[in-house]
Amino acid sequence: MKQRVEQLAIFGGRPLFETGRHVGQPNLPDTSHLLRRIQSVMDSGWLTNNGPQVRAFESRVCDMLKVRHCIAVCNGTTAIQIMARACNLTGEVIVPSMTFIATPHALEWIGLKPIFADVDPVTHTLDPDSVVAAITARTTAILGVHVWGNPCHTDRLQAIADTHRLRLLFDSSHAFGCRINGRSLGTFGDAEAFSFHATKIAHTLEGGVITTNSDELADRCRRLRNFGITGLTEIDDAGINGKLSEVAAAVGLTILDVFPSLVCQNAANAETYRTALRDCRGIRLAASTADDGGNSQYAVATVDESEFGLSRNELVAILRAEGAFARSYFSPGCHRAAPYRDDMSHCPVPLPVTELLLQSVLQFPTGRAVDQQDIWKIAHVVRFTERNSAEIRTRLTASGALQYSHADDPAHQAPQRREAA
Ligand code: T4K
Repeated sequence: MKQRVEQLAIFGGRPLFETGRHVGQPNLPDTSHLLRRIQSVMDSGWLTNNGPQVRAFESRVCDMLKVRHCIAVCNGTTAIQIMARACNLTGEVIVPSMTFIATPHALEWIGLKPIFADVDPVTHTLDPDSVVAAITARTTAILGVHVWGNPCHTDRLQAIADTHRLRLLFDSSHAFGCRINGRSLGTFGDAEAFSFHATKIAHTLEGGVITTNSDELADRCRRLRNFGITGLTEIDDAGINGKLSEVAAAVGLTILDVFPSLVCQNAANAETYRTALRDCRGIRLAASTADDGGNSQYAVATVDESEFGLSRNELVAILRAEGAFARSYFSPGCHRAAPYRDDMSHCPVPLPVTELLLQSVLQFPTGRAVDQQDIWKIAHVVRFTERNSAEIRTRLTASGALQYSHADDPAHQAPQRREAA
């Protein structure tokens, strides 16, 4: 434990963790169960192209979310693209900038123009008033993001979409297993896209799904996922290869077997962060706005620099030096990233809440790879940093410790499996 400022790893002290604690360290499937499933894939000789594991995975997702159709694809980015193509979108699509860069990039890659709207300060999801202000004659859809698993304002967005005759789609990459008023995310709007990337609470190594209650959209998505092929010799659409492999689906099924325990672990972690950081000046843990706390896959907090004494970026740097690899998703913000930053027409409305969040939000390590003791240690460093913020800032400024290059960041070395507790 740190008693003096010079013991902080950023000033050369011994790091708190020898092996890093990450945001998004993959939840590993039970190896024996997974190997049995993989063996059955090998025995069957059916490796991809809508095989039995993919169909079982899709049907499990439908059961869990109580949605009519699930179409498994090779990643969450492709899920957004296929869903958007299936809706025949053209022109402009309104999205938040407070999202992972994949959301606008997915649209840009298929010739659509992402238009950034502001977000709500509590949920961090699209602000319906800002969406209305961003609508033009070229707008064909709204793509909300249930960021951190917080449900978008689904009812208000649906009303806006109905009034303006727009499609309503959601990027639900963070929201698997989250509900609002008892209804699962994945069942709203025209369709929703989920990421099943390795860093997500439920994953297929790489992968994604599209969910919809529309038979017509589901048919189209299935066609687009497989080159537009509809029969042995019929090709009825300009599709792509968006298929998920059988082994990937087997991983997904094995993780879904233990999904409730993953949510419990995340919820326990979130509760411990809340307790351990209660009354820490300048740090506020964001509460999930989904039913029962959602899937808690991100432990999100905001740093108020004027109270904490240091900026979010300074705190993240201090924690990362300790091997607690906190993140500052989604800094610098999609609207500040290429290619959008060079064309102001992507930003027709002001983004004051987004700007504030981009400077103040951080994510603490969580998931199965983090235990309660780790969280108390991380909280100790945060509290220690707050108590000594003035001295730390002076030393940070003098030492230039914040000026390291991204390549030096220890989290970019391959993470090792954590030692047994
Ligand atoms: N929409 C939203 C809102 C999203 O958040 C995402 C993806 C998408 C769409 C697109 O879905 P996909 O096409 O990716 O399915 C990560 C993920 O790569 C990305 O999937 C995710 N969002 C995003 C929020 O986070 P990075 O660049 O932060 O990942 P990286 O490589 O730094 O990994 C995070 C940490 O996890 C590392 O510190 C180390 C650890 N890790 C990672 C991997 C991959 C491991 O320990 N083992 C691993 O195998 O983007």
